[in-house]
Amino acid sequence: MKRRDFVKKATLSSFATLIGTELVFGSQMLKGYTPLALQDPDPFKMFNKNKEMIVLNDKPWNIEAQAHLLDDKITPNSCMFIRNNGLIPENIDPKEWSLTIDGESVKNKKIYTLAELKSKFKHHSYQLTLECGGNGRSEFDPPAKGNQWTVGAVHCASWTGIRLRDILEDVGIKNDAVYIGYHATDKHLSMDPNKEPISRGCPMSKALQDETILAFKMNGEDIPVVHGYPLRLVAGGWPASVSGKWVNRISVRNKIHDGTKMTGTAYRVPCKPVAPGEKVKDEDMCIIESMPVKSIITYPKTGALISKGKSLNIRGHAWAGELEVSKMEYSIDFGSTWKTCSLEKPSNRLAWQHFSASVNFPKPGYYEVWARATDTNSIAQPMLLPGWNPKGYLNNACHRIAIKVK
Ligand SMILES: Nc1nc2c(c(=O)[nH]1)N[C@H]1C(S)=C(S)[C@@H](COP(=O)(O)O)O[C@H]1N2
Ligand SMILES: [Mo]
Repeated sequence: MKRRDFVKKATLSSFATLIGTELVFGSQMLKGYTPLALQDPDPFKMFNKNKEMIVLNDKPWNIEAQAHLLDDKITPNSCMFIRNNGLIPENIDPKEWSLTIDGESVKNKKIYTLAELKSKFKHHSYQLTLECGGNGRSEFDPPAKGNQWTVGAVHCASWTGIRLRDILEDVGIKNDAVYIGYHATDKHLSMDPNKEPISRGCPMSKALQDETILAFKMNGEDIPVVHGYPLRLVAGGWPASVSGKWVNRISVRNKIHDGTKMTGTAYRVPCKPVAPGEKVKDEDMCIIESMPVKSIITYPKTGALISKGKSLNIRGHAWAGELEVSKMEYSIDFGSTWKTCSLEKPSNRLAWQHFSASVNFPKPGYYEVWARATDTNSIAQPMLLPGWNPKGYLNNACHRIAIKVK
């Protein structure tokens, strides 16, 4: 029985037993009131998250990082954002877990146990950048409905698993395969068993890449439940919604996957730019594929105070969807002039890259440090908000921090 249900049925004496001492004024408590000491554990404890993470929603749980929490080269669980569309699965038994590969374009449907997957196929580890398509949504005007992510819906953890390609080769796929779609065990908020909270996917070309894996480890340990234990699809560089958590079925489709959140305005943007607030027809919306070039300053924290004459070492990460970041710059004069940052190569394809720079300020006062990444196609981040779209996706505007020199 869940703690919450238990608490509902509990009597005063059972409260006392749970708390470990007498509730002195317990008889004065309102009927149905749950003493604070017994209320559901806080999300930071529940998910092992840093206390500075920001809860955007608790039904379902959606929690984001702040820029300075993302300072690690490989994001630890404590600072990874959480994005759920439905209810987190409970009582997962890895011994009972299986993965079904089916769909119009498989030769014969096949079911693997988790143990079979782990023993049969070669293991690979990659650092993979996963950014929610809606990261930065809070800036759009007219505003877009949905979680109001600021900058913290991105992480780059190290994932270990098996290549989706290896499994699909083992199953045997037909020539007419165009897309894969995942299915998972999280429940729809309505609890309707016939509804899926989300079931997305990607074209075969992305599904067959070396780095597209079914992961069973994150940062060298079992994946935390909230991030997809015991099996998660990880497809770096694309909207993180492609990376299905709690995956138990992958369908190989002979058409674009038509699961929940593949159609309408979900994870789709106008194929051609539109004016803010404009209505866009369904057929004029295109599925988001590779994420755009972007970066984040993770040190110092915005608002830092420094002494005059001292240079400031800034650092952060940059990523560019399927591409690499080729240049990283910063500006302290609102984008009038730019200086180069040093930029590391990614540790593998689709991992974010680390940058740093030593910044000098001419005199005491207020400054903003803006950071701008450019990808290998010479596309740079826009300084301000890019193209408006109905659901507020793909905001890759330059990140900026405030600095005071005294
Ligand atoms: N099964 C399932 N997979 C899912 C989701 C979900 O709600 N259910 N959310 C998706 C979205 S929209 C994002 S941004 C990422 C978030 O991954 P994280 O919570 O591990 O950071 O998971 C994706 N995979
Ligand atoms: Mo997302």
